[in-house]
Amino acid sequence: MAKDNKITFYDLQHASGCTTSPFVWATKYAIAHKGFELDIVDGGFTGIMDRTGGRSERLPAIQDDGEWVLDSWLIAEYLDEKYPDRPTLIGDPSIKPLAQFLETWLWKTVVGPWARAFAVEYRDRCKPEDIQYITESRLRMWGKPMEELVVGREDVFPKVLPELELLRGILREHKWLGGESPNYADYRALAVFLWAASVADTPPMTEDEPLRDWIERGFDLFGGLGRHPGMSPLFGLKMREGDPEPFAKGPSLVAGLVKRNTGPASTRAETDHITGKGEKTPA
Ligand SMILES: N[C@@H](CCC(=O)N[C@@H](CS)C(=O)NCC(=O)O)C(=O)O
Repeated sequence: MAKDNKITFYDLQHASGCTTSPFVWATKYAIAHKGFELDIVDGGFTGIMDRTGGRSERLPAIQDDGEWVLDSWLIAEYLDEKYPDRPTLIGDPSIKPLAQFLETWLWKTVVGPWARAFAVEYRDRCKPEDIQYITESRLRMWGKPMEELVVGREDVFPKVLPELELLRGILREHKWLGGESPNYADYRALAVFLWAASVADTPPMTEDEPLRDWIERGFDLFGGLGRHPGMSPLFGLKMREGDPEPFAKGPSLVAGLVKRNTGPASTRAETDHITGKGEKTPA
């Protein structure tokens, strides 16, 4: 049992102390969801091996009851297995592949373009001792200096937003991905926006973003776990003339996906529309 209800959490932080990395954010939320306090070991990108006693080059990592767990998914699974009487993170085995599907899509549509668009800020917010390592390692990873990656980013933000419609459609229908209360799928998806807020020197989403309600509720969870002063506003992007519509103004999912068929009355409007019965005959 975690001593004093605390789990030792190896954080990955910017100079402000704000957590960066979606993996690390999701894990912070997972620990809080289980009702534990975070006993945070501060630190940035360099020295991870030293802090973890040579056990890991990557974070998050936790230490609990003498046991080390070194990977965000493994940590969530460990917490559910070790503490089954506390609120469940994953619950059903189907949640893992479905959350991974959602997350892979979010990384492709959002994290990839935003990471490049915010690359300079991501480096500049790092702890001073991390800057050289981040500059060199990310040059190898991205193949271009950060100053080049951010060029033209004002055209990138408006293009990303319409892609988020699939997530918006689902969250119009459900309070959380977990249903009435959040589960680990919510934390994996929220982690993308928590990470974005840790690097966004300019807001990447519009003020009236429909995902805003879910994002704000998510940031407020666990006494405002996602409200570190080192984070920046996500909402406030001004669309320019000629930019695509950032989001659908009406329902955006195919009716058959979200409407439940409870008999002909429930499908009448759709049937009338596709059979032409609803159309007035010309006089
Ligand atoms: N599979 C790991 C991935 C962890 C990971 O890649 N963490 C990154 C942070 S985004 C890291 O520690 N990077 C250290 C570095 O870049 O040197 C997990 O899910 O925890």
